[in-house]
Amino acid sequence: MNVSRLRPLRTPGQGPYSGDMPRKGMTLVPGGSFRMGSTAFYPEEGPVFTAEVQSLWVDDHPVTNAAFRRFVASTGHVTIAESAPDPRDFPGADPALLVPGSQVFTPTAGPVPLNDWTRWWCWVPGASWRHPDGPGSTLHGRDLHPVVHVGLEDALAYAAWAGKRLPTEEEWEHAARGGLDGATYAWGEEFMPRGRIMANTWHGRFPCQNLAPHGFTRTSPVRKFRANGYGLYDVTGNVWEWTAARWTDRHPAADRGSQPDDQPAAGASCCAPRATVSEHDRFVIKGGSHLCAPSYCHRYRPAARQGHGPRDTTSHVGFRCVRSA
Ligand SMILES: [Cu+2]
Repeated sequence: MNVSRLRPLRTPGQGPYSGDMPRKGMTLVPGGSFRMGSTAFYPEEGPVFTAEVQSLWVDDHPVTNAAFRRFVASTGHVTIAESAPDPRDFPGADPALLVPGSQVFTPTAGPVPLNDWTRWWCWVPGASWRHPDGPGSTLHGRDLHPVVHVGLEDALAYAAWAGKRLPTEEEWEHAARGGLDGATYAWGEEFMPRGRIMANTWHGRFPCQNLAPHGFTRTSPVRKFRANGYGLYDVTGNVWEWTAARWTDRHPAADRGSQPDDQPAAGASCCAPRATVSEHDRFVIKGGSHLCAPSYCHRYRPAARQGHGPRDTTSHVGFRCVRSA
């Protein structure tokens, strides 16, 4: 018997793809070290430090409704937003209000105080990934939009089904930078180089005036805007993306003490629903969303980060998966 002709054993749980084998819909991002974070915008992005990541397969774009539908059809997964909230998580709440639902962005009729996110986030019973704007809405025409109203556990379940995982924050930021070490945006230093719109972010006065020069007032189909240097789409804007990282108020770094004292004040965020968990129980989301506006929430950058409750589902948070190379 010719032993050398035996095929190598597979690790249990591993699919047909491993190592450097190309994987459909994923791009191999080369590993290396890069400068992570920024001190030019919000304090939670500092200090800048040198991070190192291994080569990594990264989904070309956020998980779409079509892909998430295949996952649900195959597993019967019921998302967090489709399940009634646990009364233990909401002591004192009226049980009649503990029904399945999710937070849906609702534009205001006019300018409102920007320190009060309840003005533009509405808890909508019946909102879920299948009904992104509420019970009357459907996925019709939105197959290629990123799935939204998914919590961290939904993203983890999808990733396990797909034989993938969620990225660490370092992996996500490295991939989003596309090889432009230290750049402000995923494409360089200018927000709109030669007037070109590079991502689905908010144009106009948030949250009442949505000019949508790109034609999208909410999510947009993936791959509508130019890919970054690694060939990854929608790393900026469209939807925030879950990572596997627990939230920290700053980046851990030995040189923390050398940071200037005059850090910019913590900025208000377009993305704030965080009703259910303490600061420390949040996870890092990255990339900003279609609600990030220059005048208000400048988080459409690889260094930007936000802490988000794992079960706080919204109309502007999705995810993409990775796989170790
Ligand atoms: Cu934002």
